[in-house]
Amino acid sequence: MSGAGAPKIQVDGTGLRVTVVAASWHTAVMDGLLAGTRRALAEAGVRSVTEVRVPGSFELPVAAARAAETGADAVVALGVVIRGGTPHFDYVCSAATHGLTDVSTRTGVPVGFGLLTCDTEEQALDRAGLPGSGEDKGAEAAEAAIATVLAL
Ligand code: DLZ
Repeated sequence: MSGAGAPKIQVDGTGLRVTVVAASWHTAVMDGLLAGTRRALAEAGVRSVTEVRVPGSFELPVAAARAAETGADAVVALGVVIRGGTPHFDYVCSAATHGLTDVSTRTGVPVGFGLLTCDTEEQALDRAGLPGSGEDKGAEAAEAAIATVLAL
């Protein structure tokens, strides 16, 4: 993990079934998040990985719920929302965040939170785990989800 106060997490996910639910807006950033998640899951030894693509971040909770209710040990949710000129940003961010929280607490299946909520595309690219990015939020979300499964 990166950022002030972030822990160093090393996880062994051997034997876990992980579903990655990923939105499709902001392709370049999503490509980076997905690559980081795949890399982190592979490094953790996770061999059962299912990927589900949905249109936007608003649709992440229903996909996460389906995964959690049908056998996934952990879910990693990835999306990018960039602030625009209307309140739409706040509604999508709020719905996705509350929806994903509800899925994890209701089902007991950890959901890694890889939803970037940024003012600009530059901010999102800097967190996407791409060459030159400062942070890799896709990898962080995967590590957090696995670490939480192992902790419970
Ligand atoms: C409509 C919309 C807008 C304006 N912006 C984003 C965004 O930045 N990131 C994202 O993941 N999705 C966006 N969406 C789409 C909504 O999440 C949703 O897919 C649509 O409202 C259809 O339900």
